[in-house]
Amino acid sequence: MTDKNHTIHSIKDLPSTHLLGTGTPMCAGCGALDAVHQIYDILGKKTVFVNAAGCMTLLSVYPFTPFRGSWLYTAMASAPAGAQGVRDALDILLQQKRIDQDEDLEVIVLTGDGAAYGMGLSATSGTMERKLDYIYICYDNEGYGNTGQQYSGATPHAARTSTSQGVSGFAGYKKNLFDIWAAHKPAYVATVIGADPLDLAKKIEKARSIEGPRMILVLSPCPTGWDYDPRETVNIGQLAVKTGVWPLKEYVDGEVVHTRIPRQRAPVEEYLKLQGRFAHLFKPQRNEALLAEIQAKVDAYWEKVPIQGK
Ligand SMILES: Cc1ncc(C[n+]2csc(CCOP(=O)(O)OP(=O)(O)O)c2C)c(N)n1
Ligand code: SF4
Ligand SMILES: [Mg+2]
Repeated sequence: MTDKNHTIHSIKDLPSTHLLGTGTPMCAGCGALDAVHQIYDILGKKTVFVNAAGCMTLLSVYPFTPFRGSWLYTAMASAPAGAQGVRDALDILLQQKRIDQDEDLEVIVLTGDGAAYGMGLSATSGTMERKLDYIYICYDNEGYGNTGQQYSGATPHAARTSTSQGVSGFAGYKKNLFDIWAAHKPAYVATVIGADPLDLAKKIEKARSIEGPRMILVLSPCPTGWDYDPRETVNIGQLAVKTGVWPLKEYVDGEVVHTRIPRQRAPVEEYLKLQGRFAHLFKPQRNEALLAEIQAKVDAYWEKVPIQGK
């Protein structure tokens, strides 16, 4: 393995920001892990990752963790509260000059959608109200993945989950967490996806340069829960953007700006038909009404988006 500047013979030769491999049995093609890798390459080891129970917890098997900085495990609802405690402790140590400024760490919450959209939402709301200085990263695989993809507040309409098995799939609608977060007027909110590394990197760099609550929502294609060939993760991620299903945008200074506008949107079914969780929309016969409803919702979203320069 080589990078631009040197040959990598062993772990010690890796850049200090790089998330180490663990040998942990994560699923092949995991879109969440892809995004976490990219984010960690930017944020690096001067961080404390406060990680609520979910798939990414499996990266760490006590007493080992691939995070080169610090990592803390919490119960599902408690990562934002854990982040408050860590930030307060660091501030006290700084105040008492028991650590130097260059020993300070960036506090990062890492949770799935089950925690972010549901169980941990009230604790998250509290951190934004208290203007906690931290970054919240939610990898959104649209279900409780670690326990077998039960539906969550992030599950899209009509998706099949282990708890939504009927001919029409999940009867509810995906919660709009971006708007819920933005309504708190935090310092920064952004949506990203691993399949657009440039957009992701710009937003993580921007988040890093700002103080206060900074919220990052990552759509995370999940071959196991969404039921598709792991080789399709990048393709499905790109289709989520091209079809307009996953708008890439950011909220800063009270304004929402779209960072990618799919001017010629692909039909939503190109995204849906690759995923087994939507197979009942196509077989044994096409469910035209439900397909039209899903497309109409996406169209209605983009009709309200002002044309922007980017
Ligand atoms: C209060 C509580 N209920 C249930 C669980 C069991 N549990 C562990 S991980 C998990 C799924 C979490 O879903 P999500 O936050 O979306 O993360 P993902 O598993 O998808 O990575 C559940 C239900 C738990 N740890 N705590
Ligand atoms: S279930 Fe999905 S999110 Fe969890 S490790 Fe597997 S691919 Fe990744
Ligand atoms: Mg999840």
